[in-house]
Amino acid sequence: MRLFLALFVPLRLSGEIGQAVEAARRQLPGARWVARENLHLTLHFFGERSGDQLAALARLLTPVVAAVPRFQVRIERVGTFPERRPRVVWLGVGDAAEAGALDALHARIREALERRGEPTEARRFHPHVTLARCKAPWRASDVQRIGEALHPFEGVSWEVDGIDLVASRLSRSGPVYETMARLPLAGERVVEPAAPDSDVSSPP
Ligand code: 3AM
Repeated sequence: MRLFLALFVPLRLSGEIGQAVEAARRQLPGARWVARENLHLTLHFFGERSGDQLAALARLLTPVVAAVPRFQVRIERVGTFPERRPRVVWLGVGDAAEAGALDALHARIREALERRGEPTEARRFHPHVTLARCKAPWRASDVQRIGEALHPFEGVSWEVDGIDLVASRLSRSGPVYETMARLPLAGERVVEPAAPDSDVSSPP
């Protein structure tokens, strides 16, 4: 199975993104749009792996991810890849603090994979949620139109409480994703219950 590590956009928000991109859909000829339930940010792509390898990766990464505190992420900026002959339109991560928390999560995962001898990308991490892809590059005017169509979109934010190890199968109607393992981030800090107060009338 083809495996990757993803941060999915929660369904309640992917609908909001779907509405925002509805106008843009008409502007980009020849684009394949990502289904709302598939909108995600890729943290690492593993490629073809066996069931045993999946289990080993889940064992390796579960404690790594569990040590990372939950954080807020915001998806808002519109961009295209690659710069010269754009074929992918995406939403990027919002402000520096949020991008920093995501970078830290990515760095922890990357270190753990490298210690295990897993190949990792030499390129800098460029977190993004792909909205659409096209086989032939778009013209600059197409890119400008989509930027304008998506301009009113103010972004969505949510608290990241886990990431998914996902298997991707290609079907005729596009990729089908299945979460094979859920990797939760660190939970809320447990607050010790206050000792029972015998004198309720005492001042705070
Ligand atoms: O989230 P995005 O669209 O950036 O492009 C694929 C997608 O990323 C990427 O893995 C995600 C889920 O399919 N992907 C597919 N093949 C890849 C490869 N050979 C790849 N990333 C790196 N190398």
